[in-house]
Amino acid sequence: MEPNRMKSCLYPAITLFFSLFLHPNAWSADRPNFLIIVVDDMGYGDLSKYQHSAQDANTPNLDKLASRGTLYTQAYVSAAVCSPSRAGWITGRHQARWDPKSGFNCGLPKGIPTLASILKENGYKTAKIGKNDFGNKTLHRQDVYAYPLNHGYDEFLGFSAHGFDYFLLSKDIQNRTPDPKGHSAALGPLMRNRGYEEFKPEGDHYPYLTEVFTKEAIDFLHENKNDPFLLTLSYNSVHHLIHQVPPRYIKKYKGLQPIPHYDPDKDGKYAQWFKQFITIGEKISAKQMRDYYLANLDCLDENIGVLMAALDELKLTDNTMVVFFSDNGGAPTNGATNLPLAGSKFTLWEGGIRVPFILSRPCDPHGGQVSDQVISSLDIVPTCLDAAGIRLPADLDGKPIVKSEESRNLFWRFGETNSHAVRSGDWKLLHNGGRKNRQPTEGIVNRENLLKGTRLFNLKNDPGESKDLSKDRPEVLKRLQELYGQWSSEIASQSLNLEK
Ligand SMILES: [Ca+2]
Repeated sequence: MEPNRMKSCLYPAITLFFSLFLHPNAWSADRPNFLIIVVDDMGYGDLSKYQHSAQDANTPNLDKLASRGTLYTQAYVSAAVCSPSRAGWITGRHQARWDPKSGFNCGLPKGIPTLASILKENGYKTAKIGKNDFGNKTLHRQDVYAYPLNHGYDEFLGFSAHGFDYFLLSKDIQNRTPDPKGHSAALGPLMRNRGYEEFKPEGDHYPYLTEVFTKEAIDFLHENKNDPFLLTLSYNSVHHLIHQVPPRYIKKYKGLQPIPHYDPDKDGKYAQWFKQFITIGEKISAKQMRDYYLANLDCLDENIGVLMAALDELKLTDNTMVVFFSDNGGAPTNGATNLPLAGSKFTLWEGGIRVPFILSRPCDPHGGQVSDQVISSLDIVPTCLDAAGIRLPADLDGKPIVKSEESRNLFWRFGETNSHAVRSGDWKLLHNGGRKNRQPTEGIVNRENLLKGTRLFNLKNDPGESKDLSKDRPEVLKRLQELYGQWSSEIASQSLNLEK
């Protein structure tokens, strides 16, 4: 191993001394690497290390990661759908600062610093692998700031869309499909830096996105093990189409069958074929839907285990901060479980915005703890910059995650449904729940009859948001409404008016 990467949990000071002595760039060598694993639409109840997890959830590799770091029970994302949540975490700024709706099509304003751009300026090697989703105006485009190579990443392999076929990644299928580039319904070669790369099936074996992305991530680790790096790995698992899982994972579930891939000669337009499987939960039993989800999650968890083993093998574990979280809560379309929370993706009920979250710091002496501290995905940028010794931009909305954090206020807005929410201490104001959606599966508490109106909950006593206290505690309601009003005025007056 090169001296500049020599690290040890047991003797960090001694190691630092020798690395300073042996290597002229030792100060930079001491900076940690960052591996940010973002998954898609995973339920709050689906990480088995949580005490509250569903009985059938089984994520041994994520549990192992959690046992090295801190597992957070009250971690939030800044939006209940993919694009704005991703824009929030990668900038450390609430996306409402440039998109007053804070909605599906938030974009990424040209020139806004991202975790990648800041780390790159400070000598880090940077790569993004997987899903890149900042809304409709950025779909399938490489000429916008939202494309990873334009906001700080040296390398990219993945897709710029809301969803993508997990299996069909060849030029041939793209050429034979009348509509290969939809919003969610897209297929064909992946974007690779300034071009494209296809992944062809070999006989009956089809490449599978979760595995393609893991392999790419491991290749990146091998190539960059001697440099400080940022690797953002955005799996599209466990987003619909949830049934798309390699057969060997499906086999574990009795009575579950693989569904044939899309075939342009038989199935017509891809969007039509895709649409019938978004609503697969309406055609099969709740158990089958759940089993497809679990099979998809099994594959994801196993891949994360392979990735962690590669970190160990390359002796990078002791110098790499790993963050794991889901971009929003479990969706009504994927079979996830958000219990004991109510609601889902598309809503500002807790099930839409409170997510599985692990922060594993190098050599954390408190590894394995479960924390009920309230944190936000907006804290990822400042936490990483702080760990790297890089000065924080003054206008971040998040802050470094430290222990014993004081109470803080968090805000949400979902313009499409005129919804907003505030969390302050144990209290939560919820104004309009969110978007009506498809029939939810068993692990999603349906709140469709409560989408309108203003409610107040005490989350400490009632995390499932079942008891509205707005009439009992009008003074608390008023205080949270005022907080939201102040926040709205503040972001409106300071809003980033940058070209998208
Ligand atoms: Ca998502």
